[in-house]
Amino acid sequence: MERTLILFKPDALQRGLAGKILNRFEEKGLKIVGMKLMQMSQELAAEHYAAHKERPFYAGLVRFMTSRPIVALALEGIGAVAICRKMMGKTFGCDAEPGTIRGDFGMSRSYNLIHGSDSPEAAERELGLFFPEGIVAYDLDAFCWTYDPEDELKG
Ligand code: 3AN
Repeated sequence: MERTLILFKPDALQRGLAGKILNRFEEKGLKIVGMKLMQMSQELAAEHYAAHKERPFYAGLVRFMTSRPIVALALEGIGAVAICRKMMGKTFGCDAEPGTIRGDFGMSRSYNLIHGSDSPEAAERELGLFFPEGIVAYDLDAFCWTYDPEDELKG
């Protein structure tokens, strides 16, 4: 099992798309193990986007991400990081394929609705930033039909 951090960015909430986007992940079979509505602080944005600090878009990105509330989501599943990235689509809606979240809901070159960790290592770091209290561990009964219990859920 793998975990990933997803953020619904301010534009997703302001456009009333949080429910629709969450629904895609639930329907796919991912397990919600953390979910919170929050206002991203300057400090958290700086830590989260530390790798982009020198990029020309950094200041605008931090301004955007701290402008309105976001939803932070921790999702679990086998290969969750790569599956969520595939579901998100290319970075901007204007380039993203139809059928992906960004491809179906976005047009912008700045606002792109959603963030998803880009590797298991990034996911671990980012989950620690957004869920310092830890995730919620529980049994999701649907997993017994999402995966083969005799094979994929063993061990
Ligand atoms: P992704 O979100 O697809 O992983 P990255 O890792 O290339 O995209 O970039 C991280 C974030 O930085 C993106 N989600 C996007 O919001 C922002 N970003 C990247 N490139 C640009 C750009 N050229 N102009 C504005 N924002 C950008």
